[in-house]
Amino acid sequence: MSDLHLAPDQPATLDCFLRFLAGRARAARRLYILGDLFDAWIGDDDETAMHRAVRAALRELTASGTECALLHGNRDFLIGRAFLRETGCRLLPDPCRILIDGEPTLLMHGDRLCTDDLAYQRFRRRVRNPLVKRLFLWKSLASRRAIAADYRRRSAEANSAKTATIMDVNQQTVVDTLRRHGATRLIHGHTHRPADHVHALDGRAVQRLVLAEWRAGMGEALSHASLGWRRLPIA
Ligand code: LP5
Ligand code: MN
Repeated sequence: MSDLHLAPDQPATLDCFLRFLAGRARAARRLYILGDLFDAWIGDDDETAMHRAVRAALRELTASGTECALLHGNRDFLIGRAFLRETGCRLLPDPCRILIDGEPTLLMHGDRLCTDDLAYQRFRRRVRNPLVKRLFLWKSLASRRAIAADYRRRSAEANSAKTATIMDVNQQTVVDTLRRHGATRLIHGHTHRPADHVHALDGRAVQRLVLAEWRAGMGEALSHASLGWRRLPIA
């Protein structure tokens, strides 16, 4: 799953996720969350009722024997060691190559594939700079909250001026990434354009599965089991 964008003002989506963690997720061997679990993460020290509830629910899931692995998204790339320790989740690099049923599969959040969006890639390089992150985390929670709100506002403004094509993945970047990692399947979120894309790469069929965002108490999980791949609606 990807792009849950959990936020205190979206209680239905939060409830849906908490119910999933306490229920169906327990049957899974491993749960992968491919970024943007939270709508905004300004540091592991940001204590809210929602954060406590999510941490406790993830901890119960991992304690029950389901492994949980996270990728950073563009909204929650500041999820850090304390969060991982408290939840028992593992942080994976982006991209991360895994074998699923023997098939080399690449997991990504998806933002790195949007290489036509030069303004975003420039922004991304700046905020992912370790020194910039450290300086940000040194600030008070109140100023971090204000900076994050300012970025969100400027991002929304910038996005309304961008075309849909610019904000989608660049096909050449997809091809280059799959080739570099020797993968035949790519799973990512971020673009909020759920689809199963199939195309040919070096004489082989490769797939790009795009995950849906969660909203208004409804979500989606892509599951792999003995019967193959399935998109499960989560309500
Ligand atoms: O998430 P979404 O869909 O709205 O838009 C993204 C891209 N925008 C972002 C910005 C985030 O929304 C901001 C959230 C911050 C929460 C965490 C705070 C932590 C701050 C830590 C600092 C160390 O990711 C958007 C893409 C879109 O996806 C589609 O891919 O287009 O990109 C932008 O909007 C970027 C703009 O084009 C340019 C940025 C304007 C802000 C300029 C500030 C410069 C700051 C320099 C940093 C030191
Ligand atoms: Mn995203």
